[in-house]
Amino acid sequence: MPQEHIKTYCRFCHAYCPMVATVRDNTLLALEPDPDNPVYGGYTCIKGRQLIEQVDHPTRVQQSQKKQPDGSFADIASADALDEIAVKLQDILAKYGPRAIASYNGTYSFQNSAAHDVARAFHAAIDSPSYYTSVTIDQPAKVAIGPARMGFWNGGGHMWNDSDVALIIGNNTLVSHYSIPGGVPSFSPHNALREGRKRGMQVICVDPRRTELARRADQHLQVNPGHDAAVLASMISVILREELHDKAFCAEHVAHLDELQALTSRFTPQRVAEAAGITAGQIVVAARTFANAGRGTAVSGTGPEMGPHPNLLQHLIQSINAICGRFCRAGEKMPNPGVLTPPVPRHAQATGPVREWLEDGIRSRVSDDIRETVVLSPYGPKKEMPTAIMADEMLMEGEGRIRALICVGGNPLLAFPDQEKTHRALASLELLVCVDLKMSATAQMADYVLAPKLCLEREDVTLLTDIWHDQPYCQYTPAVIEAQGDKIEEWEVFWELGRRMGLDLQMAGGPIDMQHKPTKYELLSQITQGSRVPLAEIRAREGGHIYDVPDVIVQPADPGTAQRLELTPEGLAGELDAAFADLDASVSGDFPLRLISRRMKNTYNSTGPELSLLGEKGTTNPAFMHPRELAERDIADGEVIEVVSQHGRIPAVAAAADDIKPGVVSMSHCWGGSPDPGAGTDGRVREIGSNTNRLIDNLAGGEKYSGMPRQSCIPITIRKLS
Ligand SMILES: Nc1nc2c(c(=O)[nH]1)N[C@H]1C(S)=C(S)[C@@H](COP(=O)(O)OP(=O)(O)OC[C@H]3O[C@@H](n4cnc5c(=O)[nH]c(N)nc54)[C@H](O)[C@@H]3O)O[C@H]1N2
Ligand SMILES: Nc1nc2c(c(=O)[nH]1)N[C@H]1C(S)=C(S)[C@@H](COP(=O)(O)OP(=O)(O)OC[C@H]3O[C@@H](n4cnc5c(=O)[nH]c(N)nc54)[C@H](O)[C@@H]3O)O[C@H]1N2
Ligand code: SF4
Ligand SMILES: [Mo]
Repeated sequence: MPQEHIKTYCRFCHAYCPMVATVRDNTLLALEPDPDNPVYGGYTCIKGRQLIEQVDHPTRVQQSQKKQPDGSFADIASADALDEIAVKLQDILAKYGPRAIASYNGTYSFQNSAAHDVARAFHAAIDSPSYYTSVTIDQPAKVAIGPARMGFWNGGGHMWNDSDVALIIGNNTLVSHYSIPGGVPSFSPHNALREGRKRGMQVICVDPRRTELARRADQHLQVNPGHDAAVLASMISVILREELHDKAFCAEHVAHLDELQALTSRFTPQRVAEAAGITAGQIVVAARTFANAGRGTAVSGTGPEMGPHPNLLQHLIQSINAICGRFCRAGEKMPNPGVLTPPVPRHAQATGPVREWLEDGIRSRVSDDIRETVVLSPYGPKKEMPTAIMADEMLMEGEGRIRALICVGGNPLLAFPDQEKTHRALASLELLVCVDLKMSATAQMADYVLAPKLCLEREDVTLLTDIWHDQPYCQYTPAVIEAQGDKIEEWEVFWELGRRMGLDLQMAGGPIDMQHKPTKYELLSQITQGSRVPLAEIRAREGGHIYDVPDVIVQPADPGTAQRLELTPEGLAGELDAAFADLDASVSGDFPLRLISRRMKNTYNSTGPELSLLGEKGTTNPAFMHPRELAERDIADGEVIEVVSQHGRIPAVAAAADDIKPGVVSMSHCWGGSPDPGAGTDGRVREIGSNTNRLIDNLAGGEKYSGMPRQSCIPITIRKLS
């Protein structure tokens, strides 16, 4: 058989870098960047180049597994496993009702372009609201709470490629390959940054760490963590006091500007600067730079979202954009209205707050204040339950208690806040099913582990990133190799269970054929029904492409429906009081340091350390801190120490890093193993790292609506062990 070169794209992360696979006899010989791609220009990273190793990796679950009475695992045919799981689900449904059946759709469920729609259809068919994803422990204020509280602009925001400024708060795309439009694009981020800088774009970065991005920024506000809301309030007060805001836009499109000014005026740069560990001048210069630029937005990443006051902070980020009018106006061409998304008219007008998205959702059983979250998507609002309190929903007695969990491409035992509680919760389940490429810490607790296809073994389309691009870009990939043995896709798990349970699954695009299993392409066609470019055309084209779609020009406001963006939603005054009080909060005492989150370059949450090249380059998740903190405590670089919070303690390998603000410890999540003392994971900290979620109380600081716990900016102390 001759060699074949097949264009595909990497799904190790959501940047979807185009690649060319060299295949012979169904064997993947090479995987290289696609140099011809118009958006990425041959960009890939080391993680993606490791995909090839994943195919036959010794840790790969090659055959589905069933837990035996003695706790060991044995091979089981996927079809048999699904038969048994379906029977158990029927029993649980009959005994406890639909809410008892939950699914958690983790990061790798997002990479399968059909997974979520079919999972949601399964939940709808059994009437179970217990649909969870990683989004609600990621950035729920940004994608759900913020837009519901303030409302949103129907004409879209400014993109990176036509902006003069970007204010980037706790988001490090150069490592994470993640940002929302307006931030450094996830696609070939180094190039995008270089081009932006060449255009004269001003980049302002707010981060306690001198990150890869901060080093290349024009201004770096190296803040103490936890004071972002105060810094933003202060910038807003400067802009309003100096009247640098967009007065014409505000007069027409925002509500309660004067009230916002009154509420933020006490956050003077002088008052905020000291607590935030920066100078008043830095706040003033950043505020002026941002407001005086014509175009460009403020964006945030996980850093501040995981710290204190995320709802407030997100509201202030949206507010600074709103008062500076950073939106596309009537007559402007939308840079990318989407390729796969159906055409919708765009108007230069606001939709006001949508209180019912906040108020009407199903209550969690933990607290009336924490409830179903409505996540905004190009396909309309979508409901999900908040993952932050999922462990409690498994442990709390009473009606609605979760008894069965289907976990798809996620690793709750390492990722959820409060690791010990999560461990108890997973152990309490009557049924735990994982769909995972390896025997992850969570999979080891499962009753069944279903063996999935690897991304290169399946077709997909770039649905997730469709409107994140700044041009109408899209790629369809065929499966480049056929999966060996008995492997199943994430969406097939829900379809197969649905069929066995006699369910009729419905998606937005209509009913799913439950008699004959649809092909992936048929499913994707249904999901993308009405797209601007027909899926068939996208599939027929090799590689990624910028499509020549008709321009979408933002239309003038419809005076009958235009509403205003709400600058002072209910609860704002109290939230600002709390952020103001924090300025005086002491960081000394028993827990004088602040632990913050970060991403590691060579791994993706808990995926990757097992791969040889990444493992070689990776250093697990050291506790990075300024050399001064080590010297003061007589701790050597590389020494194993103990990290202690009010909630728990973990071992960690200390690492000197002068890019970290003194007083701060920066450590990545999703490392280590089971907290069960019998597992002996603590003794292997140098090899497998340790889990910061053991330091976190999932109910402490639980944010209104989403329950988002504090997963960063955790008060800690560190101790020498010897
Ligand atoms: N290589 C790699 N890429 C990844 C991942 C990975 O594990 N590895 N994970 C993926 C996932 S799940 C996500 S959600 C995205 C996240 O993408 P990002 O949000 O860009 O994640 P980070 O790179 O951790 O950047 C967060 C930044 O916030 C800073 N920070 C922490 N606390 C604070 C604070 O209180 N205030 C401010 N201003 N900054 C703070 C940190 O120092 C860090 O630089 O990345 C994705 N991409
Ligand atoms: N303290 C603290 N906690 C955090 C965070 C933090 O910053 N600080 N970040 C939070 C964020 S943003 C997120 S998104 C979550 C992440 O939460 P999760 O999504 O639960 O965690 P991951 O480690 O990404 O889990 C991915 C799993 O998918 C498996 N996998 C890999 N490839 C495939 C595949 O192709 N198919 C399938 N089916 N499985 C595959 C991996 O083996 C792994 O077990 O963690 C959150 N937790
Ligand atoms: S940035 Fe790296 S991991 Fe992400 S899609 Fe591109 S090559 Fe894959
Ligand atoms: Mo995430």
